[in-house]
Amino acid sequence: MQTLRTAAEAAQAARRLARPLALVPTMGALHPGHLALVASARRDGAAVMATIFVNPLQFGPTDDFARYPRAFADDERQLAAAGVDLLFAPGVEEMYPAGFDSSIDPGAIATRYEGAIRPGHFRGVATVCMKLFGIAGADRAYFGAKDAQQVAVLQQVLRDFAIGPEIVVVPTVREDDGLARSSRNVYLTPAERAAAPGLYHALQGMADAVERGESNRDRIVAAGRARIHTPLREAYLDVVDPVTFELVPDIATAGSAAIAIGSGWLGSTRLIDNVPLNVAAAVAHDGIHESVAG
Ligand code: PAJ
Repeated sequence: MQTLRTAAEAAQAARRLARPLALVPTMGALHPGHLALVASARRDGAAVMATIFVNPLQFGPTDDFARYPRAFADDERQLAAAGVDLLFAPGVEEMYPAGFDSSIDPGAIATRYEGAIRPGHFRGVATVCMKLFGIAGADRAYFGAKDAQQVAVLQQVLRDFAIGPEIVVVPTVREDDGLARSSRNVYLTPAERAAAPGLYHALQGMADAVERGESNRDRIVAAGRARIHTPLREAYLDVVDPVTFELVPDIATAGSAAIAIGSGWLGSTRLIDNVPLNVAAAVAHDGIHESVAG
């Protein structure tokens, strides 16, 4: 594996790699969730270019940019062992040199949920990803389902500008107790870590309600909320369209897809997660109600 620090060298090396070329953007502090993206790209027969860059543009003034975990030597070893062909790991001055002045505003989708709690976050994500897409010239880019709104935001931008790469979404990798793997899990105290799977349990409660035939958003959210207990505090739970991230009031009448999204605080750490909802179950149940009534 070659590690390069400048955009010019990385762009040149990327163009010499075999096709299809897969891009795996990360902020480092790698865990099995990140490595699942690499494994998925390799299974798809792609050469892999990974990036490690803790992007200051996507952190707000009260966010954890300064204390975000950094473990470069370990990350580099893990990526090499996972079969990555090229690692691009620029410094801030390489990505944002003097005079860098453009940004990508993804519009309304970037103002909801994560975007509401972290104003400017998705503008920062979209801006850095557009630059990485430009440098890599990859055919595909691999992203985790765990950050579902990030995926939706990037799809929006790529669709609006009619450009590639194709986005491939990889399922969320979890700990044995259900907690979604995250670089931020290292912030949790032992007591917080013990309570952390509560967020996933709440989302599963929402998915279970749908399996039982519930289609109403308020009642689905209530089923999730019933599983949130101290020290876990809800930041949000909702039922949304995975493409627009608009609230879905009733999934039986909402069209094709809906997901349960959630975020919760443990001390000063905020976790996010999501699970797909079985819209067909709600629709089938809705049909039963109607035929009984009719
Ligand atoms: P980071 O949080 O390092 O995540 C990098 C990629 O790994 C993202 O696509 C994320 O969704 C994925 N990922 C994280 N945890 C995962 C898990 N448990 N299962 C599956 N995939 C997981 O997301 C970012 O960095 C940044 O916003 C970035 C896209 C690199 C732009 O700076």
